[in-house]
Amino acid sequence: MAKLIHNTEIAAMFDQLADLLEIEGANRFRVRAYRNAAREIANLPRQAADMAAAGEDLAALPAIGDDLAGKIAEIAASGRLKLLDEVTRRTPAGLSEIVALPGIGPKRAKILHDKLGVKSIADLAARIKAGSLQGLAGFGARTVAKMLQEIEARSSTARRFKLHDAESQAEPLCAHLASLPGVERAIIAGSYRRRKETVGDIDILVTCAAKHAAEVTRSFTSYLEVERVAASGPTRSTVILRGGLQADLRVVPPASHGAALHYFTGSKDHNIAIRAMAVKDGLKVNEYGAFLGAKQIAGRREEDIYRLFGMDYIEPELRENGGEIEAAKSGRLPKLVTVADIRGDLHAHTSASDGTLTIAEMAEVARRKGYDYLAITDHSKRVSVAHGLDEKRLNAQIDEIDKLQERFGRFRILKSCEVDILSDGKLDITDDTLKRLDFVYGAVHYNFELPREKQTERIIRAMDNRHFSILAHPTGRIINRRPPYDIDMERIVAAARQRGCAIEINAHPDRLDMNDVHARMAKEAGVKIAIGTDAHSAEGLEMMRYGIDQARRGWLEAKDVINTRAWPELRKLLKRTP
Ligand code: DGT
Ligand code: CA
Ligand code: CA
Repeated sequence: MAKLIHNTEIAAMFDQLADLLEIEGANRFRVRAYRNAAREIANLPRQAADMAAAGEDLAALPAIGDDLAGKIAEIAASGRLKLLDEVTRRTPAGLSEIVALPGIGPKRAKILHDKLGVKSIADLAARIKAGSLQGLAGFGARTVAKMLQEIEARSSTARRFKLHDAESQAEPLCAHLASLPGVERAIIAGSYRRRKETVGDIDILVTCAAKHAAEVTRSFTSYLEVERVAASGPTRSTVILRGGLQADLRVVPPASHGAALHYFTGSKDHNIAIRAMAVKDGLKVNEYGAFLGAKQIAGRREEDIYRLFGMDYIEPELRENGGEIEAAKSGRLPKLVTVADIRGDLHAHTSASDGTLTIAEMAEVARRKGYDYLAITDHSKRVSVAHGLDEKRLNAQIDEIDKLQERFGRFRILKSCEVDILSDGKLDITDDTLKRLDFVYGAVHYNFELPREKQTERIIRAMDNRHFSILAHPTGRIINRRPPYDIDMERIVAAARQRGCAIEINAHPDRLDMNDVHARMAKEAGVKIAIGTDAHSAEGLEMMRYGIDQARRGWLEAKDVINTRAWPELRKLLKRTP
């Protein structure tokens, strides 16, 4: 089964090629052509690989000529680019990693290599600590400090994969195993099933009779996407997939299915707590089953493990040993929110700022999804790179939505704006325009480095504006790329509660911000939560389920999430505390 190459992957390959060519001192027009192509591909509303497969002429795209169209087709068909492989081979080892560090770029990478002979990221970190970069042109103290911070952040997160990225490899692999003869079920367990925002590896559990195990294992280790087989035995194997994601396979007989699924779903802390409870009852629970002495008394079905201890079934998202066991014993588990509860999306961009579709196009996609409403939340003017709206353009957009609304009948286009929170806590749009909106999203997009106290005050000041409704992606983190900015979440939550503001769980798989811990904190404080996709395209609107995953990990029920309500009720909920 060939894997569809995503536009972001094609763009990344072209960007990398441009970087490496630049280090080599290649013609700058050639370098720029690859960079332009990367940007063009990254912003395409459709998958270039699909277009190539459908025989469409990619050379008709603005930044793409015949040569580049050929290269895109090559990547789409094979997942590789011969030229990139060649250039990578002749680039000094380690340099290609260094150049990919944010803020370094080809010019600085070349200096590091030529002047200091830096060979790897680890080497670079050591040189920075030893002070070898002091006085090197182009490497000010601030730049160097940032580089070190980035390297250290990476080494602690580099081995984890975003859930969304893992999914695109894990699901086809799991479906492949499920289709094999004799296989009863194939399920991805581990942190993946608990829907953690990042996974260290994926853990696949295959249930089949023992006689089929060898064939399942062989099929797993020879799967198309496998780069390397790390271990292979009769019931457990480990492979490394292309791109570095590790997949563990366990093959179990039907009689142990439930116990193994429970064990490999984890978390480890949850398992340990269950096992300790079993020991108190004189039982033993492990991945093979639940046992009284040598006799297996449960383990075929996962629910039975919980039932054995008089507990309600615990959803995987709650299995972090965060009080779920006590709640399950006393019948106090939350009834977790689901995708089906969601009535509309509260966070979406259009081509007026940095989105790809018009208001009408986005609204049409949302309506076809069965939603009752979609909020249009383009950026405000401070975010000039995203072509943010000033008062004049926002007022025109409000008028345009009022007109469009007539065409959409019962489906409602909500008038909103993702207004920038300025450094001093003022909002980027004046009140007489804000008051025309159905509600106002506030967001921080710059000055991330303010100290905790100041950053917290800045956001609370913004909430003081009586038009402020929802705080967007409250910590600004971009998973594996940008750490959260420093804020006192407890104070923010308390301030939101006092003022009747809501806080967002941003469903974008790179953000998932609030995280599970903050979402639960907000719920417990009685703060309303909005789940928005931050969609910049039709595809973006499909990311809602990741926001739901995060909400579930935060113990949220439908009643805790404001966009599970129809518009009349939502409108009331958005009213602030007077
Ligand atoms: P990850 O891969 O780091 O995102 O997190 P998990 O939870 O998927 O962890 P992983 O892949 O190391 O192991 C899968 C599951 O196996 C884990 O969630 C619980 C179970 N497990 C692993 N090691 C232990 C252990 O030492 N004791 C117990 N009770 N369970 C374990
Ligand atoms: Ca795992
Ligand atoms: Ca594992």
